[in-house]
Amino acid sequence: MMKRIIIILLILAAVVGVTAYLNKGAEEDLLTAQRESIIFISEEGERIAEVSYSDLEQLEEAEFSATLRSSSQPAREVSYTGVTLRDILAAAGTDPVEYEGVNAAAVDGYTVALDIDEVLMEDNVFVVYLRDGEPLETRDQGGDGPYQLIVREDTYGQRWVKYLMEIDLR
Ligand SMILES: Nc1nc2c(c(=O)[nH]1)N[C@H]1C(S)=C(S)[C@@H](COP(=O)(O)O)O[C@H]1N2
Ligand SMILES: [Mo]
Repeated sequence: MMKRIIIILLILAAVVGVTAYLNKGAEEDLLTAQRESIIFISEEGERIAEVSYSDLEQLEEAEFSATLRSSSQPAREVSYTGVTLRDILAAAGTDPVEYEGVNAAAVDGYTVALDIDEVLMEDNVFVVYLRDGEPLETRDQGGDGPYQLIVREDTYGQRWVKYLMEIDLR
């Protein structure tokens, strides 16, 4: 009887230990992504590449205006600077046409599903890093960055992903 209780306690301790370890890994990922301005590229949930700001600098930059709508302030016209998600995926060595779409996920867990047609559409899906010429600050700093996914076809902004962390191809 005593032996059985000890075994059960050991199993519980192991489960708690492994869960804590996995959580710590996930938290560190979030911190790395924000602090080092990294976007993870995954395929069906498996990490296959990381994209840093210096990788984005190699891509063709675009600037466009859009209406920023937020519950915390009145709507206003701003300009965003960034690169297309399409170019990012190509730079990461993936061929988007092989997939149905992507899930774009943020550090707060907010996730938006995009069809591949939307991703491939000209001038539609961007990953931006400047707003009115200033870097988007991190969530910790009170900003929407360091990266934000902007879907230009979505004029109301529900599908714009603040604090973008991961692009998962599916
Ligand atoms: N990471 C993240 N992005 C997000 C959201 C969110 O909760 N988390 N909310 C979405 C919604 S519903 C809207 S309307 C816009 C503006 O959100 P805000 O009102 O919180 O600024 O951001 C979108 N992007
Ligand atoms: Mo919203």
